[in-house]
Amino acid sequence: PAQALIFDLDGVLTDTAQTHYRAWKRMADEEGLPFDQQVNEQLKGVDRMSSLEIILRHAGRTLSAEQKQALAERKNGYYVEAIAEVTPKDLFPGVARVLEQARARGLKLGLASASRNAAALLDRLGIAGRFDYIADAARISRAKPAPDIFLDVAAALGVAPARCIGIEDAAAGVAAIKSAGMAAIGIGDATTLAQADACLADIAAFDVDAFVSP
Ligand code: B16
Ligand code: MG
Repeated sequence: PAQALIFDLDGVLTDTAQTHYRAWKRMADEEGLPFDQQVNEQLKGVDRMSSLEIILRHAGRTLSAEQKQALAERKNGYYVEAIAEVTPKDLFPGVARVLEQARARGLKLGLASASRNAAALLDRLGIAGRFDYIADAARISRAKPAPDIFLDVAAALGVAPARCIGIEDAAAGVAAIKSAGMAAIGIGDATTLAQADACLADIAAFDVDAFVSP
């Protein structure tokens, strides 16, 4: 039976996938870089600089390392500004219930977000204290789809990967979970997340008791 649940943050527990999109879009519009929701799909779960590289590649624009750093920082400024407004009301419906159900079953809870703003966002959402371990994305060498961040969380929780269930909204994240040797629950579009073992429309549809046999 599963002993731990390892959650992604953006797009799973709260709607910051859209907040990231709006911050990138604001920067892209200022720079005249074509960018839309379709390109944004490839950014989900991908770290900050790799996200910018995808936008630039799509726009056919080449920039120096300094210029890229400046654009990534500008986007992050817009994002940080937006999440300062986040409150516990911004949790997706069902999150509090899922965390309680998991706790009642004695499951360990971990967070595997690629975001360097994850700790601040969890604080704003009022759920930082619910997790046994929160990965520090800045200390993970290879980003999703590499398994590193999920393996880091499993090791910190002291649970074998085969006893962990990862929950992700991004294709890169589901790939990371599978390559870590864990079961994957995809949240969102079943076609985009075809690699997941099960796919749910949203976190509210996650019944922990139904997934975790006693
Ligand atoms: P930051 P997740 C990811 O978080 C987002 O999905 C992705 O869009 C974002 O670029 C990445 O975090 C980095 O975020 O710029 O705040 O460090 O989905 O892994 O929780
Ligand atoms: Mg995500």
